[in-house]
Amino acid sequence: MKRALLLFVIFLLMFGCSGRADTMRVEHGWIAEIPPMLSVTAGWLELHNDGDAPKYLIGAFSPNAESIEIHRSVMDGDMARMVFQPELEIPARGSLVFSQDTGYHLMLYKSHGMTAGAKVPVTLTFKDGSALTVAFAVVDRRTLE
Ligand SMILES: [Cu+2]
Repeated sequence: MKRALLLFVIFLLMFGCSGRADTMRVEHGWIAEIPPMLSVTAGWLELHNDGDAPKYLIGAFSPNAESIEIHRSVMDGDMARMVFQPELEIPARGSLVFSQDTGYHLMLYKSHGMTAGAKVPVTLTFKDGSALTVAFAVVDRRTLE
């Protein structure tokens, strides 16, 4: 019980206030809708760094997924292949775009509640210990074209 409380306090300290990634900003965070019998989906976003130092994205998690990996799709001859990205730099006063064009995406495993119209919280974690939680919109990809 005490241990659980201590862990909770540590969690708050890490992700609650002092460690907030104040210089980071997410725009257009969205996740592709999937039917209920599927559980793997992907998300995209624009990650902006308004600070004077580079930031390094090292992970992501959500209560709506068992795990999230950061991937980049690359062409290997004629085959598209996804490569795990352990760390991505967001330059000072710059941004990193996750899109079909750049190939960067979040891969959500064992996810649930991915119905168009839903808002799903995703926490991005950075190498300096800070974190940023934002609501991603679940979108039916067919409505994007
Ligand atoms: Cu992927």
